[in-house]
Amino acid sequence: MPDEIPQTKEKKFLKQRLEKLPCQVGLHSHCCKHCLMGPCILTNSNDVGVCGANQDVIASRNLLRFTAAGASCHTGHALHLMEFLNKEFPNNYIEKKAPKYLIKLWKKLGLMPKVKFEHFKEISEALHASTLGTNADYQDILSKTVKLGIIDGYLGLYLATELEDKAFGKPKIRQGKINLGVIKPEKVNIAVHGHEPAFAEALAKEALKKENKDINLVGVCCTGASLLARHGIPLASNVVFQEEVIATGSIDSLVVDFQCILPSLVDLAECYKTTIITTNPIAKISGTTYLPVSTPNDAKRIAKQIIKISRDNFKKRNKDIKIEQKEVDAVIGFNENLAKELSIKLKNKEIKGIIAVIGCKNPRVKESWLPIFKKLSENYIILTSGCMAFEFGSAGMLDGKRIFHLGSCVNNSRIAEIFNRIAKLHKKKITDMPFIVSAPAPMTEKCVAIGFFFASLGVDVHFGYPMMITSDTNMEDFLRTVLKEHFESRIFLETDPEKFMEEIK
Ligand code: BF8
Repeated sequence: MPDEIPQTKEKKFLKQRLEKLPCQVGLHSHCCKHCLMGPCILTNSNDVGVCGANQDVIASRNLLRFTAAGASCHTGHALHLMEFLNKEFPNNYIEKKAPKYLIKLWKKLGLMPKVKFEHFKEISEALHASTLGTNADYQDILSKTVKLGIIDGYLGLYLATELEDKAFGKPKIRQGKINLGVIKPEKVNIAVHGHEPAFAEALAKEALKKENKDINLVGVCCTGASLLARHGIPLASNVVFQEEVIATGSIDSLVVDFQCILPSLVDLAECYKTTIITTNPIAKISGTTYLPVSTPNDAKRIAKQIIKISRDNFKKRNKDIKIEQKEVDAVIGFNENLAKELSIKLKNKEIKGIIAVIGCKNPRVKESWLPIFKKLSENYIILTSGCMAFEFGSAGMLDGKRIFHLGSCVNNSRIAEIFNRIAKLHKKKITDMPFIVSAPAPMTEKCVAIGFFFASLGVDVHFGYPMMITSDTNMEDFLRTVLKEHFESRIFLETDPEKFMEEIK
């Protein structure tokens, strides 16, 4: 691990647009757009909307909708995979995967989807409950949000990871390369970006063939993290540097599936003569080439087609380009015994606990979190995934000894499973173990849904940016205290890295 953590690199393009400040009312989630008497803006704690809804009701409804959207992304990811792989939806999946004592608790609290596909009804019910004139009990609304967390975790993260592992193989420990420097101007560069790696897997298979030595396949965001973990395909960027990937001027085509793909890429691609190819009907983007992939046969055929498009683009582009950023070596993955090994370390008091550092890299977060996690890694093991794993990687901190890269965001189920196995080995509940989840820079609805999933398991969850809750509100109080009573966990906001460290030390 380096002594000095390198400074965060410039996000040239995003930076200009970030100058536009976020709406301060929206940031506190005190605006309501759910009916046409509004939109209503509640600027002080005694205000109510035209319908009479107060700040707590409005903020909790917003949070429920936010989480429902996050859960729909992960369950949709699993559904798309099942359709692609022609698999049947499993029966009683949550019962098969979750610890028995939690199933008992969730059933008692009325939080379990009962029949096949009922989780999609739950997502739709969340919209119903949060519409004008339906649920106006903020604590009940927040309980429904935890229910969506359970759905997100099992019928999204767990199911998607299981399907991917069965179809494309389980990741192993390997050396990987991370950063923009993995793009090679002298090669035909194809970048894959998004979340659902079914097509990217077919493209990787093709790109790795002997006759395609001129092709350099690189990843962006979670599709990239998934290929890095399974095949060692280099990872160029997380969500915040995706524009810089194209702006290297060396990407011949960028292939996207769905989620976290910035619409701004289209104009940039035009400037740099990159072909953007969309592959999923749920994520068409105007101004791009649409090559739909819905079966493994489509994937094979279109992978070859994309290689041809990229080679044609390569002939026309300038190869005399320097990419400033160097590639960084990283240890990726984990072995099957990780839970056992960590359990022994805990028993022997070699470590104080395990911190899962997960989620996005919201460019609004100005605080520097890596130095704090570096300090904490002296006493804690860190498991990381998604965009935060890229942050650790590009700073040279993924050593596979104290900090482990566990994969994409749906692979957060691996973290949940490690928590579950360690707790079992200690004959304790998950909530009684020294585990914590931190999302220091949350950005997407998905990240919030994942937070509620871990809270439903009994793990304390930290957010480093106001994710629809702000300090000293009833909402925060409920998530900090009442949640503890029912779900044996808390969700808390702490934007100051030093205070966070003090809190868990
Ligand atoms: O699922 S961490 S910004 S890339 S949502 Fe998106 Fe957030 Fe990155 Fe992957 Ni996860």
